Amino acid sequence: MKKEPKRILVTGACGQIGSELTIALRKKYGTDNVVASDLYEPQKGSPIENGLFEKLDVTNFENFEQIVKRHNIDTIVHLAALLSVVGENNPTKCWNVNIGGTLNAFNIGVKHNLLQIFVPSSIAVWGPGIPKIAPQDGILKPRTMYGVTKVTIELLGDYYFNKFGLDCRGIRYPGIISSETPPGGGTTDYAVEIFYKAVKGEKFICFVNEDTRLPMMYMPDCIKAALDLMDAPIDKLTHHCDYNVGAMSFDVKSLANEIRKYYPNFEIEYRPDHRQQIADSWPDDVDDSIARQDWGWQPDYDMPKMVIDMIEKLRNKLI
Ligand code: NAD
Ligand code: AKB
Repeated sequence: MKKEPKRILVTGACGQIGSELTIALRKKYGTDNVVASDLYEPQKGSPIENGLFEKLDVTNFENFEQIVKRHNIDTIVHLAALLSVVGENNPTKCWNVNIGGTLNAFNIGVKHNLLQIFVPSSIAVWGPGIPKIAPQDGILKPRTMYGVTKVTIELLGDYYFNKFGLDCRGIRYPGIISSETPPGGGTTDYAVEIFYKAVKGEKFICFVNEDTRLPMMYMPDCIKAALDLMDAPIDKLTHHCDYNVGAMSFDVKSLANEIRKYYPNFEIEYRPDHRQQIADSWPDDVDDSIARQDWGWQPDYDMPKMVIDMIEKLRNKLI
């Protein structure tokens, strides 16, 4: 019988997802049972500071292992990664961090008999020619190095489960929209940046065209998906690191129109750049019926509800 994860190490904890997932994990499992880690110290005033923190480069196996041993860790939430746009600027580094870091997490998991490793995947696993609604199982031919690393990590998840019995789990997250920490250099960043501009009363120059439609998810659902999948009984799971999860899907024009309900004078200009090609290679939406069936996935936020909450949060933060 699998016991509840009790001692969790979060890598990449200062990033967009880590800065909020770490707090949710501390709330659920107790502050002293969740160790945050990142390449850099948390920013002054960040809630991450209110708990254990270790500086960790996930490509350094010895340091990674020492931290796991020192804190008696039994679960790793592995978020350290380079995202699509940053990854295209330095593909070799993207491979080394994403694959090197994940291999280290998995090998530590096997060596120290850890209970579970949670490692997110992404809609970046798909490439040109994918059906508009991406199926759970199908062809994966990404064009970015980030996507190549995510496909590889999904395959490694299957391999480590089948060969070593390592319980590794993950979600193909859509673009995540949140107000706490800005995104770290991805193609879907426009869907966050647009809110900062609208709330500050500034014009937004959008780097993809108005018809660009991608799957997106609001942070509370991103956290809920992680916690729910981590909790799911393993005998119910038919997949490991590659669950499709959907929440909302919209084009930029529709998002801008929704924001105009609160900021009627909001201005947007479209100047597509190299990121357009990446966005065009990803699906409009995903079929997440297997996640719904296996572990009861159900999002709480659609686009209009997310817009209301984002605006309220950013007004409180920026004005
Ligand atoms: P982010 O870029 O905001 O944060 C990543 C963090 O990893 C940063 O704090 C960075 O300092 C850290 N990091 C980078 N290299 C490191 C290294 N060598 N050692 C330790 N830490 C290192 O990313 P995020 O958006 O929080 O993404 C977290 C995970 O979720 C990633 O695996 C990402 O691929 C996945 N994901 C994110 C999104 C999204 O829209 N945010 C969507 C799909 C999947
Ligand atoms: C990116 O755009 O690179 C990320 C992702 C969807 O994985 N936000």
